[in-house]
Amino acid sequence: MSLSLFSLAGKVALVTGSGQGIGLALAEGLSEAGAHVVLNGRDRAKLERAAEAIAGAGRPVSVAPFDVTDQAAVEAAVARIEEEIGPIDILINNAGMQKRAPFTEFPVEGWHEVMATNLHSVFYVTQAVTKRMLPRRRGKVISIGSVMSELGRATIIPYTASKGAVKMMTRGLAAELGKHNIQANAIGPGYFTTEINKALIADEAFSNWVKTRTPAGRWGETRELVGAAIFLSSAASDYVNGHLLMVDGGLTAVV
Ligand code: GCO
Repeated sequence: MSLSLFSLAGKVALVTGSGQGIGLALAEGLSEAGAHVVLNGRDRAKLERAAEAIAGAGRPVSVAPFDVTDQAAVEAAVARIEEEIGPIDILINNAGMQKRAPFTEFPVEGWHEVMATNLHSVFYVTQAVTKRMLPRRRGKVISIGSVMSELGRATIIPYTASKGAVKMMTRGLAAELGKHNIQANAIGPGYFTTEINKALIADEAFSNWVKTRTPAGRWGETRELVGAAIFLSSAASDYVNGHLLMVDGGLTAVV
């Protein structure tokens, strides 16, 4: 039955930045597909609240509070997860942030903070996880890119640079890990109703621009990213590698 290709039964999935927003939506979706999800963020209480809904549905869930920008903390946390829960089969690098300012006024601290959260974390967590996947000869790495992995927009140059790098890291990971049966892919969200976009949604002119620029004519809802995440986390994508799957209502397909 081809639907079984999408089952994540028996798999352990670590989703970074999954205490809220897109990360939590993806974790809930992978859980509904059968995975034992491990929620990550810096706030244990927030993670435990997020885990309640999944646990309440009788599905396995764990929390792993650690700072994805701290390489030592990442290494220790991944080792502990594999020791206490089991081998990580699926990694979703979702942790990310947004800062907006004109380039010539952009604070250098903001550059470093965006790069640390959106890009360096992908290096730290992916390296800690894939070096353990290698001998097992199986694994799925899904990184959250963006339509900004391919397009530029004024006032978000650090974010855009980080998401372009996530796309190219994904291609490099495919080149190096594909022979070990580890597939590395990325998801490129378009404009979604998330916390980082609250100010944009509240800006009527910007929101109308999103609706006219996007063929779907609307903002995306976080649950609409779940199907792509399940696909790229499952056997259904065993021959998909190095791909950036846009979930953007068609935005990057049109002018
Ligand atoms: C912005 C937004 C975008 C989108 C999203 C695209 O300021 O233009 O934050 O970056 O939210 O990240 O994938």
